Amino acid sequence: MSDLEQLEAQGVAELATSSDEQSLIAWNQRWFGKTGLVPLALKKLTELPGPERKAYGQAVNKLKEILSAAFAKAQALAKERALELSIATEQLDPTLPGKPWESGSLHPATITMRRILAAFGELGYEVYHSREVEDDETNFGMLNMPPHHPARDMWDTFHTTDPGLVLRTHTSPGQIHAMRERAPNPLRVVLPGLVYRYEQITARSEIMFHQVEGLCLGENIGLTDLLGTLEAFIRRLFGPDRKVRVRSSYFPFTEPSIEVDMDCILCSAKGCPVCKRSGWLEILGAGMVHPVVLRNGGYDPDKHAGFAFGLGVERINMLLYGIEDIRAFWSGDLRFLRSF
Ligand code: FA5
Repeated sequence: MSDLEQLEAQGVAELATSSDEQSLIAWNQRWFGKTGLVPLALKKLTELPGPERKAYGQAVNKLKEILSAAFAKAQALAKERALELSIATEQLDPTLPGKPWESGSLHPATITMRRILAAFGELGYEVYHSREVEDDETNFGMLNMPPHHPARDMWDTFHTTDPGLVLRTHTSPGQIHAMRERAPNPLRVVLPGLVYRYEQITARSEIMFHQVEGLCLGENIGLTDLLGTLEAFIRRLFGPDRKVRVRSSYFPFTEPSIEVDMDCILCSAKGCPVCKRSGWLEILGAGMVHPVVLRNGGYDPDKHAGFAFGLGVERINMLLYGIEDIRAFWSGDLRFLRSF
């Protein structure tokens, strides 16, 4: 038997006793590793005289092929054995209880936001999304509040490190974007989203809350249309029995301006911390769009008129569900969130 034939017999015999993964890895290393027996046999080629080299080379290649094939077969066999073993020993118990899935739910602000948008949808309004990071000019200037205008103090503002960029303090700057996109066509849009104010947090005031802006523009639109729209909206959400109060107010971007209160459901209008003991809770500001704002939006105030309103979603939420503290919305308290 030649040296190579001996090697082949030895390799196959060793494989036959290597039945698990570990011993197969060791076998592969011993035979085919960098200094393994097969590369060593190949190295001998250089020591042989020229005429013998060809036949020796062919024989080593054949040895390589035979051992590689035997190794692959042994590996497949070992895998199969391991699988059979795991099926036999690791049994599945279908009677064990599964891991429970926590089912989530919509955040109350989302639920109410959808109800509000659906109510305005029935009144013919389409939804228009505007940005939360706004430039100073659109958040204030275009809304008839040039730099240093005292009315800017009505909205305590979060400024960014980028000069001229602020977190929008209300959804009203979205009016400008919507108008510029649609002018001079009639317009009926609601703009939902988060707004930010650098304010003291109390039971009724947060630094981050949702608003829905409404904007209706066309010809011959008057204050009575605004009042009718708001009444229709409030009835859709709260039913026909709610009391609504309209107060005259001031916003630089509407003229005249009003604020709308609803009787406080939380204390049956008797007075509580949320309604500041007045029995009324302010839910929105509104008014007829100021001619300067119409012009900034690309509309001709001699031809077009319209109204706008901005309502606080969390305030409406509090009234709908009897929530006594606005801080609950962002507290992350699962007991609160699960109750919707
Ligand atoms: C405004 O933000 C105006 N942009 C509304 C407006 C739009 C007027 C269009 C005219 C025309 P105001 O700051 O009052 O107005 O806020 C509107 C509503 O947001 C309030 O009625 C109240 O419901 C809610 N709101 C205001 N501040 C807070 C706060 N800190 N936390 C929770 N809700 C608030």
